[in-house]
Amino acid sequence: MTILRILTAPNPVLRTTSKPVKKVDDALRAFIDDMLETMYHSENGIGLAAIQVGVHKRIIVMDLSGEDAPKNPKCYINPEITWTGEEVAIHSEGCLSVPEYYAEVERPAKCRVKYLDYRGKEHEQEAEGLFATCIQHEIDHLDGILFIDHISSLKRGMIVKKLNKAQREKAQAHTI
Ligand code: GNR
Ligand code: NI
Repeated sequence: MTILRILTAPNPVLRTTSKPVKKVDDALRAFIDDMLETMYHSENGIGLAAIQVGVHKRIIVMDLSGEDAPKNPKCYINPEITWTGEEVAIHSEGCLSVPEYYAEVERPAKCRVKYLDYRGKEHEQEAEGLFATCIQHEIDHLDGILFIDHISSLKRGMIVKKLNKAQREKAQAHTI
């Protein structure tokens, strides 16, 4: 098992589109286990998309059980939203690839998602509450979209500016 490195904005890899998984086999499951280990290792992480560790595959892992509850690891392979409700919900969102920033994001309150599980079996499930928010946030990653793309351009501009500055300082530190 390996803890993988999480890419952070403005890394351009996070803006690319991930490709569907063709075969759910042991090698893929080993990678999914690494994604789960990486998510559990990160502070308060409740979800992770493969592209956040630099892998262009349509895979998401998630665990929405709270801190004191037993672990409930889930994985969603080739997830697709098949329906969204009319009603919207606003949740405060954060992202392991946009560290230290949080913003209120409006999304459909309910959706249905079709996906393959860890064994390659197809399911379709209705989502609401935190699950609906999180699955939409993760599927966005697979299409190169970050939660900051859903907020006002004024607020996004401020966050992007700070992320760029942090990136420049990091690059500078490596040259000393
Ligand atoms: O850990 C995470 N918390 C979170 C909170 C509200 C809405 C979405 C999320 S997902 C995020 C982990 C992450 O960046 N997944 O891509
Ligand atoms: Ni995220």
